[in-house]
Amino acid sequence: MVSKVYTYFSTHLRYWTQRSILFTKYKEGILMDEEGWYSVTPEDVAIHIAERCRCDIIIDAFCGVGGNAIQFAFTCHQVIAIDIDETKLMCAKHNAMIYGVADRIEFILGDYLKLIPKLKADVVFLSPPWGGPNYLSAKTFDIKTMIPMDGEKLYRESLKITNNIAYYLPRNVNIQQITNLAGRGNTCEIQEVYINGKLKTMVAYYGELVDMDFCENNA
Ligand code: MGP
Ligand code: SAH
Repeated sequence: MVSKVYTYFSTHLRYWTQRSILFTKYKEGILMDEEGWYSVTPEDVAIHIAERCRCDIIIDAFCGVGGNAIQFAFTCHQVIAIDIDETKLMCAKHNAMIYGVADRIEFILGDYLKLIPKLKADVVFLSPPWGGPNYLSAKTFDIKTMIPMDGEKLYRESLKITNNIAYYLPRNVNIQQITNLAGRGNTCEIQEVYINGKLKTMVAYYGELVDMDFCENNA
């Protein structure tokens, strides 16, 4: 029992010490819940992804507390931010207000997979749950079995909206598996994300989001 309490506290503390990396406006009253703390995209990373995804209409399919949705509001004309959890959406709206972009984001409470038939967009951003903060305990992260709603199916279903998909994934992800998603003859660009010299996450880009010049020069 004691060790459980200790684990919870140390996990929380680990993310809290990184609070200004997660949101530079943290001190202005940013709100997060437990899952938000360990899954939010750090602001610098979210800024970079938003630049890569610059477009007219973007869907942030798993918006959480708004780490990505807020930055998309600076680079995209319209942002549709979806989350299945009411508390997350409440935090995301509040956090978007702090960044002055709440009126540029349409927040939708619901299950992304069920909403797909009604959605239209130029780009879809996927940052689903990775099954909790212990995702690194597996040597290789299998997106099919370790993303709760099946990460391969999630990608295939998103193709019904657009081919332009950015997928935020763990650093131990199975590279062959995410390359295969692109389909025979197509290119996928996989970006390694480092913070303070440490590999943190991966972002896979598909469709027109792939930087072909970069890929051809680095193949
Ligand atoms: P981490 O590995 O839990 O933290 O998450 P950190 O600081 O790298 O731990 P370290 O002590 O090993 O260095 C790294 C990043 O992955 C977080 O900042 C989040 O952006 C992202 N992330 C982590 N989880 C568990 C999730 C998740 O379930 N879903 C999504 N979309 N992102 C996550
Ligand atoms: N990128 C976000 C973090 C996403 S964490 C950020 O930077 O803040 C993953 C989120 O997916 C969680 O908030 C969880 O509530 C949400 N989620 C889980 N299943 C979902 C579903 N079926 N449809 C939409 N959202 C879902």
